[in-house]
Amino acid sequence: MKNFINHLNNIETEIYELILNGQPIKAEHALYLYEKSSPAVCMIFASEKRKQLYGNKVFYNKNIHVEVTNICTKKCKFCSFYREEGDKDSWELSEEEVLNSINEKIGEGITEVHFTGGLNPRRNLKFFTNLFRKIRTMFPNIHIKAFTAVEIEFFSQMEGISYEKVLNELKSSGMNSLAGGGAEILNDEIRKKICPGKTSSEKWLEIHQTAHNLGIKSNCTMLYGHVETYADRINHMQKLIDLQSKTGGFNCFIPLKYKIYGNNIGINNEVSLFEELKNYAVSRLFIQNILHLKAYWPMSGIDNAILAVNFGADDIDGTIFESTKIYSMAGAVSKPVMTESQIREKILSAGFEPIERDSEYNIKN
Ligand code: V47
Repeated sequence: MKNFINHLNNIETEIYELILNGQPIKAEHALYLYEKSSPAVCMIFASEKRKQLYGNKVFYNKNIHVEVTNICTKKCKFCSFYREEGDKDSWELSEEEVLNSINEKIGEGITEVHFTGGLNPRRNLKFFTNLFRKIRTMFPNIHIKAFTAVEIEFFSQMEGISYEKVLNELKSSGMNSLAGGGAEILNDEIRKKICPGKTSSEKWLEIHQTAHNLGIKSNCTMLYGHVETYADRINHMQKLIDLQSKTGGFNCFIPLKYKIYGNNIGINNEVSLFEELKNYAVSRLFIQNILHLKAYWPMSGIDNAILAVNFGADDIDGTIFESTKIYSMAGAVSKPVMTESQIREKILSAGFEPIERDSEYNIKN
């Protein structure tokens, strides 16, 4: 380690001192790490920070996703998941099908159901509030993590009611938290290029702020590796840091690497594994008020997610049980399923301690 320190240049020494003093790095440091530093330096810096926070612990949970429908009116250019009404491979689950899919896995000890899907007028607010009430009765202890700001805006427009009212109705029907999607890059010029017509940056932040003020926690994401610059990523993270300092409502930050297959954004290459790992390191060092950093294994693959722990991630998401198609349709892990013992084994074999958590990062016994 002494040798390592002797080889740091001035800016790297500044960064290292901030880390040792428990301080976040500045925007210019983040830019330096993205542009100039080696993955090895990023790994040592981010590992140091992760160890300060969590020692050897790596978190996971037991969860399933329910993708109620892939019919979506938004047609984001980066999305490989959406289909139009009438397409052969479109779907729309009924209430009964959703309840059955939870029932099938409840015996495995799942603690969370993560709902995603598309903007489909037949899967409206009423459908979900009825569904969530039934889930609450049948599976009282399950955590319902559902929707992104994009669906909240959609329900609000369809019903002609405020975001606050939508969120209150969902909360009183049993929803516990919001997922982190739809953030993409919080910059409207970029949104015009990759997802024109989607919830604006300001609205995305406003909806999360409203949720946090109502006691609904959420996650937050960043879709990177398409048309954005490093500065855009840093500005995106700064917006999340600023909101978190007002509300404290974000549970975790999830960088999502853009996957190229099956969409029409017109980019032929994904960013490299080095870039992906450096991005985790910068996220860990720059964002210090969002406590958890998730390497979402169905997106990156389990081995890369575990590798990302060396670059600052402390969470790899959960068992999934093959219940999500968003990433397989974009060219990632084709059948995402890990048993609990496989997850634990992977974490142990990389020298870390597997810790089962609930959706709010309380440790399970
Ligand atoms: O908003 C869509 C991303 C998100 C592609 O909260 C893509 O725990 C890469 O938000 N390449 C939805 N990314 C999924 C999401 C999520 C995932 C895991 C955990 C949590 C959580 C939330 O997926 C979208 C978009 O940013 N996405 N298409 C693609 N081709």
